[in-house]
Amino acid sequence: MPQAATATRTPDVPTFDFDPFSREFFDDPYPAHEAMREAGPVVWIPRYQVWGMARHDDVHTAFNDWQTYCSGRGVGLSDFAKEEPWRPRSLLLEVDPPYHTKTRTVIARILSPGTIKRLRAPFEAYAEELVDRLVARGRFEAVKDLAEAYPLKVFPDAIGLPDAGREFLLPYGNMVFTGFGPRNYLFEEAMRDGDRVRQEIMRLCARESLRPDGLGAEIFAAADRGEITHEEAPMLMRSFLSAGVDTTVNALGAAMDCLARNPDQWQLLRGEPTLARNAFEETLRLESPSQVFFRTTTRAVDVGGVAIGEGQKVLLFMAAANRDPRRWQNPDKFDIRRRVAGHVALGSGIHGCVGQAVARLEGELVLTALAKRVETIEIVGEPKRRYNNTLRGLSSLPVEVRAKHH
Ligand code: OVM
Repeated sequence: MPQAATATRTPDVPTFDFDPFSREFFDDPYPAHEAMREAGPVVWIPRYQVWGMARHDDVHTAFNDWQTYCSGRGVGLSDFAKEEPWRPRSLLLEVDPPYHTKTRTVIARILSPGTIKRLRAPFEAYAEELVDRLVARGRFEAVKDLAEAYPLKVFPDAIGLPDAGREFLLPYGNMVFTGFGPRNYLFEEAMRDGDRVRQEIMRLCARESLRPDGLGAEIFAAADRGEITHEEAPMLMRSFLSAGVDTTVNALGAAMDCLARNPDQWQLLRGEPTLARNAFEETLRLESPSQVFFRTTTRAVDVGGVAIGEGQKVLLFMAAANRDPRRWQNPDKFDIRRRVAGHVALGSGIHGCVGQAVARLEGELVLTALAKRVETIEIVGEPKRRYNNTLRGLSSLPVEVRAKHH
């Protein structure tokens, strides 16, 4: 049913009769992003009966108005007020204040600056070890051997996960992020072994699975202190495992791709490895590993003269906002010296990525290790795209690196 849309839609709302979850769109989303940005602050997407926002200012405003654009009805296409979610809702992502404030506070404290400082040494050691090994090989698979291998080691180690079961993290991430979209071909594919994967992930979320000195154990310590319940603790563990791996994998893969395709920027980074952090940030802006999230309106709202009714799904195109020429000069250029603060690749507002300091640490350390050891990066085979309803990234990027001579 078209909900209130038919009744409240102003007659001249730009309508986009396309599928933002199709292969064709994923292969080249940029013309549609531009068309939506140029059409106005908000567009109508009849295929899914949802609104779309693609301009930086409007996406940013929506993210920062949780009273109007709520998360409690899901941040995917499905409206939890009308449909049962495919998995029990996230107690962090798919909730609103005041409840959200409680869980967010617990997780934010666990991922505080003190934690990030403690993680630096082990994260740096593994970045150097892994990059040493890859440079010695010369030719390697930048997605599998680096972008996947690195987060799949350092993040589960930090959480305190056992080795057994880590092979379910990427399949689960694929399910979760594709699960925000429609129940299309990607959904069917991702869910094929879904029951097994979910079961294994929930097993990893149990207190008994976790090392006592990891970040996961700190969630259970918060339950012991009464800050959350013992039923909530494994569900918050699940958020770590849902959001913590696939995102950084796609960001690191994108960074390798951007640096390989922009040798001038790679040379800048080599000459000045302290640019690594900003180069990673610029990758987040330009490639936006998490391309979109939905919100649901809690009331009727006017967006630039367009009346949106209550209970409407709004698709926020972060990837389009991050290339909005109203906000960025030369938005399609990968410029590692750009002032990149203000991008919305990690969201914004009360739901802004709670793990962003961990993600940035990983990006900084991997790119720094590369900058110190590698002279040139060359793509030596056909890169392959990975298709997911939310995530943008590659499944394969064969590269050859030449080592720096000292
Ligand atoms: C969660 C979750 C899952 C995916 C993404 C995310 C971007 C959170 O389960 O809490 O944040």
